[in-house]
Amino acid sequence: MTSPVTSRLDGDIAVVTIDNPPVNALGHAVRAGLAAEMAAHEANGAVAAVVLACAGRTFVAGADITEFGKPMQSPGLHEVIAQIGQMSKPVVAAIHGTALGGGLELALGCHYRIAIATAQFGLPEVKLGLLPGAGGTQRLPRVLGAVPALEIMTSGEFIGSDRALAGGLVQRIVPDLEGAALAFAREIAAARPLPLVAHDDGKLAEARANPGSIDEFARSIARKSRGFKAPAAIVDCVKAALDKPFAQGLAYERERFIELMNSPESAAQRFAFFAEREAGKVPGLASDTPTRPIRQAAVIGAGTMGGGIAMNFANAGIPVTLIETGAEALDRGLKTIRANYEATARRGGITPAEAEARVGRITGSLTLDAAATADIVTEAVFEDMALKKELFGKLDRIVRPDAILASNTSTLDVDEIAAATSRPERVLGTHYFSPANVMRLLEIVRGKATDPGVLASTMAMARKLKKVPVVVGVCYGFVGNRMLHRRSGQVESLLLEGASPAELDQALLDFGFPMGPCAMADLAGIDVGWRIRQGLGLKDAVSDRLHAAGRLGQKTGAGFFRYEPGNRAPIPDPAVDAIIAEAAAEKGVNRRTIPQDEILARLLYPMINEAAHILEEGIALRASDIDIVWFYGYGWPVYRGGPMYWADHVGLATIGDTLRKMADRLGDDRLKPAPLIERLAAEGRGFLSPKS
Ligand code: T1G
Repeated sequence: MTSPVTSRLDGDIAVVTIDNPPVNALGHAVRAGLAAEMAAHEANGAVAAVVLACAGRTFVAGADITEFGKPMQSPGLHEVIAQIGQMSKPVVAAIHGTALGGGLELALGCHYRIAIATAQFGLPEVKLGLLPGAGGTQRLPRVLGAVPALEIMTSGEFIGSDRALAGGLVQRIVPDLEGAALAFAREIAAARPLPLVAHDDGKLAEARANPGSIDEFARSIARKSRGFKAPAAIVDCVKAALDKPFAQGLAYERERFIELMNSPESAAQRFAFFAEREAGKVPGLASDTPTRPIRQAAVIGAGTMGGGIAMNFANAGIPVTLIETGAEALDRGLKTIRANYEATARRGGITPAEAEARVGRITGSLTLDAAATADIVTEAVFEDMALKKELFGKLDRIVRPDAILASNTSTLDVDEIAAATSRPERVLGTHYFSPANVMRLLEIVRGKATDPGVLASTMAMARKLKKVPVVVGVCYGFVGNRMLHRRSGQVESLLLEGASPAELDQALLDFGFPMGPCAMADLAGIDVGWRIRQGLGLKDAVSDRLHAAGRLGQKTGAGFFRYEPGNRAPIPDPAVDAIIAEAAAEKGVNRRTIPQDEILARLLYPMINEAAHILEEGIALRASDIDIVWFYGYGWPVYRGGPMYWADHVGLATIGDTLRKMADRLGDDRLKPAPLIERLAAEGRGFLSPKS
């Protein structure tokens, strides 16, 4: 088998090229190839310097994640980097695309780094529940300083070439890589001593003089790192870089890396990495299905969702027309958008100039005709079928024949909406999650007539809007809301049976959710849930009473909890306990103390059961898509894997048994285990087990 690493000589410069598509990951063959080529050039007297480059779209994007969890074959990456460090000739890393994880660590192990202006750099291992395990935690602080390095390693965010050059991560930004790399190598070939990051502690001085800065940084990320093991381990490794000689720091990093690699949290996050990529593939939809670019958009409805959706287009550089029926509503919507951008600029998320540019891409209008030239028209009006059908009928007569008509409905039948037009093949659902400009999930609801090109174009659009698209079928509530509906049912019965709103929320907070069901209902608005139930003819003995009492949630300062003015922290309220006790008495429910693990099972198992029905009906393409929906739409903690992954770890036999007991005790047949759960449990398999 040919090695993915080859060399050629250009005079006295050896050019070593890695060619391992799609992202030049450092699999075993690449590592072995690198070790062999470097050894050859070290031994070759005719070679004065080495350039390390990559073919294809990017420099090395990291270790090969598909090798994780398997016995590691030698040489390991840290051995290859150590070998380069012992060479008597300079090695220049020539970087384009992304230098990530092990790829950046490899470059940091070289003597010099040059890059083109569009290159990006990062150590995103934390997103896999890991830490940079090939010297990144010891070398990056020596280049950028301890705290800037910590910011990059604990956020997993990428930095651009400007910051890399300013921080000394690269020595030069060059227009064309190949020629400049050779010229640079010739320029430094004779320079001695050879510079190695490992030998230069200069940038550590500041943190060594102020060790409290590391603890302060650790405190600043504590809240958002809740439940994740890797960020704290990264902080410990940087402390080791400050306190220990380089070699000992490296050994300490290795130890912590292996600990994380063997952790269930990292296994779950690695699953999520590949699940997200799988979600982007639709069986039967060829990857080369022709797509139409979205150059202009229109959004109907300037409410909370419409405004957020419009911001997504503006953020991606796409001009968007925001259409409302009334001037007041339009004005309010545009003002909210401007305020959002100004707040982001104040926080330093974007520059004031960029904020202005984005506001400038959004044009308000009071006529539907303004949507006539749009490539995609997204409706975000009131969740009412008759209203949506009437609107789509009108749009059908206005918009271009090749335009895409999308509905942001969160529950309704997209086929019925499509049938209100003469072009159902150009209609689908694009279900954004609130706040629409922040939440990354986009449920793309494929109707029975939706054209493959329309679907592919909308998925491409989603990526351009930096959303994670998940294709789902038409049913009430699609995937996420349909499962959430089952959880809400248990919220009511658990409260009636004796659990308090605080106990319910604590069960999910301890599990890792950012918010519990009661606080979430207060955020969304008790009236919103009430109106949906009215539409479906459903009742909720507790929430209906809160609604009747005018406790609509945060917006009225009281819902399941009460809120101090200007403060979103939920405060338990005895008045709510009284309301619940009254409802329970009326229903003749005997109240009891409910253990937390029972609360958790009652909240999560019925959702998983509904997910099994969703899979059986083909509403979701695969189990891992459901996990992606819950990661990016509902804050399910990624280090536990999503509902399907977690269910497999609990065991479907256990879940089936518990559901059966729940159904019997609560007299609710909908809780009976789905046939899929019964079958898989009987076969000793899980939702994610490979097909037999
Ligand atoms: N290993 C194996 N496969 C990878 C991979 C990797 N590191 N990165 C990407 N792929 C596959 C991916 O599954 C997909 O496959 C295809 O490449 C295109 O990816 C010791 C321990 C580079 C920014 O975390 O962030 O180094 O689905 O769809 O949107 O310290 O991929 O086509 O079959 O994402 O253009 C650290 C992970 C590893 C970076 C490109 N590195 N990759 O994004 O394409 S841990 C990372 C990315 C490590 C060391 C440690 C992105 C990208 P398929 P894609 P993209």
